[in-house]
Amino acid sequence: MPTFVSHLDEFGQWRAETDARLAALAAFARDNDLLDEASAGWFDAMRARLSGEKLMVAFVAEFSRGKSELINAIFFSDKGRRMMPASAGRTTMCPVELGYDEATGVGLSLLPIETRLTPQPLSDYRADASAWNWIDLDLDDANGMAEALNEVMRTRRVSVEEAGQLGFWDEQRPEDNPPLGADGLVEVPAWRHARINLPHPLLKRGLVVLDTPGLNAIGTEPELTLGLLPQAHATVFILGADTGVTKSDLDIWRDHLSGPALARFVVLNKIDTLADPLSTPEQVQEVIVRQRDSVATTLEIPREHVFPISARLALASRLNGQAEGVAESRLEAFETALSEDLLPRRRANLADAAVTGAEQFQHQLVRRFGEMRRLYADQLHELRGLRGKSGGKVQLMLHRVQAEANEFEQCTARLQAMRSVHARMLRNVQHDLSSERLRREVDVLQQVMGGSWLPLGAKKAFVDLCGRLRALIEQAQMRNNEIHDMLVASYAKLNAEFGFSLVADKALDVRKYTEDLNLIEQNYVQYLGLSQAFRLAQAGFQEQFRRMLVSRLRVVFETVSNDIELWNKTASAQVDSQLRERRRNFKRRYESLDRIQSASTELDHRLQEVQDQDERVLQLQTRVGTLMDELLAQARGQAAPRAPVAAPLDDLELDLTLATVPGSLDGA
Ligand SMILES: Nc1nc2c(ncn2[C@@H]2O[C@H](COP(=O)(O)OP(=O)(O)OP(=O)(O)O)[C@@H](O)[C@H]2O)c(=O)[nH]1
Ligand SMILES: [Mg+2]
Repeated sequence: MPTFVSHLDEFGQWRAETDARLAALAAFARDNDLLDEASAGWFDAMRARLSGEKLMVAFVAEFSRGKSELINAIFFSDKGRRMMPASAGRTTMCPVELGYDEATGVGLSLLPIETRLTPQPLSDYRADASAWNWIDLDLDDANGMAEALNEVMRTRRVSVEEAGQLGFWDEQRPEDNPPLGADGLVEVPAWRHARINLPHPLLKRGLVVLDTPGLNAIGTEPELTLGLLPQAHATVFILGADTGVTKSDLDIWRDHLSGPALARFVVLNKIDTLADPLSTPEQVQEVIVRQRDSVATTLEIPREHVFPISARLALASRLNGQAEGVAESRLEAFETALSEDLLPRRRANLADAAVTGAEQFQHQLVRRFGEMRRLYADQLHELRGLRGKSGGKVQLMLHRVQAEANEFEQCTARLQAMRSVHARMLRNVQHDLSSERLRREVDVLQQVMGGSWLPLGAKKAFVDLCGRLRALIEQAQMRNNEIHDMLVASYAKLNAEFGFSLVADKALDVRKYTEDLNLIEQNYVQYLGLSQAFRLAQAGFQEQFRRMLVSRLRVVFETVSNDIELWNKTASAQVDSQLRERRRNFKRRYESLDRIQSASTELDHRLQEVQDQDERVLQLQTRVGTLMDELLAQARGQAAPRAPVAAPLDDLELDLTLATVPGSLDGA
């Protein structure tokens, strides 16, 4: 099995198993009435992330470097023939996305190029099936499929004017324009974007492969530069061993691949073309080594990051089952690097998110268990004090519990006040993170620039916008810190006056998300410096640009806003659960005393009941600990450690061994 396949398999397995552990923890918490709304939301979101995880690998290069052929060799060598069209000259005319979405049928969807004239960016069209042309693909008919895929090569001939509107013709940069035919027409791609939906084993596991047309030309879909490529988890940049790094290769490298957060791979393809009947194999090897070194030097990357391969030889050899050919193609070294570098990184990323969130949840539960056990201990103490006491004493205690309960209820007014202050402060934080606010800020950008989207002015206005957005995040940070301070102060008072044991979580950090903003800023600033920026002069395109921008910024703001919401909801949940617990406790105490008063034999019975309840909490705690350990071991890929057992309460010199456990904590 090709290397990449087996690695992705392991990754898929890991995701499924980690998801199962999270599900077990959430189900256990839900069954035992321990799952608050905010935490339930977190579990759902995290599980959706694990199961819906997409891994996008984008292939980027000048035309005819072998992108499509390499995709064929890595992903489609089991099909018995070449699937994606690969031929000399310009072949792939539009970006092609290969993936699998169960909800859609098996087939090819094509978005007509004319949609570029509308203000909707590509992302808006994704949800609108009616805008795409659909071609069914028959999995059992490889030839028919390959033929259907030839659609990605389709072109149209249009007038110079239309080509300009579509973004393929610029009078200012004649050297990049497509050749003008004798009939006065120029050739442009027929499709704006193609999506292939296939239940291929890799695609089913969440891999998305992006094949791109040669990128040097004007007319590159800006969505590619601004949306898809910056978000790809890995980009593979391909060079020809016969040509080395040409000037246009270098332009593409600088314009599209200089983003920081990506895993980048450089492939030196077509090493088979270096074979030379007049040289010895050793001499050919030396040429390859020299080419590799020179590529590394030119691109300023370590030479180990450059992979000399032959995609064509690899594909042909895999199709014919020739192991020596596959070895000679050196494809596997590249596949290994791709999977070993990329997958563990994605995995670490997901594991980190799952573990951090689950640990917070556990922390919350442990605090809650501690509070419950504290109340049981008090109650046991109270009941034991009644041993051998008269009915009058019990009566006295009953009054006392009643009085205490009444006194405690005075906290509700205080809690109410705190809640309304909290809600107001939270609304303030969220207000500046709304999509409405974001849109207003972007509108300011547009006003500043007016009709004149001269690249220089546009850049400055855009940088200003990013500055304002960073300030909004900073402000949200400050305001949430204020909430934290308010909670710390209120909790201290509530704890002192009403015997709560509220502890404020540590302050939230949303400042880290300015990194995401910086990345978007970098992409856009870079884009505004590109030749394609001439299209910004077109009104329709400005609108596309604006919408793309808003949709990417919105993701950042929504993340910040969700984090803040989760943090605040968790804080409220703690107060609610302690309030509920305390009320239940008063009720239980009162009922115990009431029964003891009517029958003196009740005391031992009640004592036993409270012990049972405490024991049950201990068991819950142990079980949560075990589930957590299993989750951590799975997420981090280690063997499960032995589950630690929680220590019983110190002041409980009672026999805690118990055969049965009461069904529910809500017995009161
Ligand atoms: N000799 C040789 N030819 C190759 C190799 N890889 C690809 N080719 C050929 O190079 C030509 C271009 O390959 P494609 O895969 O179409 O190139 P591309 O980068 O997808 O090009 P566009 O789709 O036009 O952007 C085809 O004829 C391939 O068969 C290789 O390793 N060795
Ligand atoms: Mg191609």
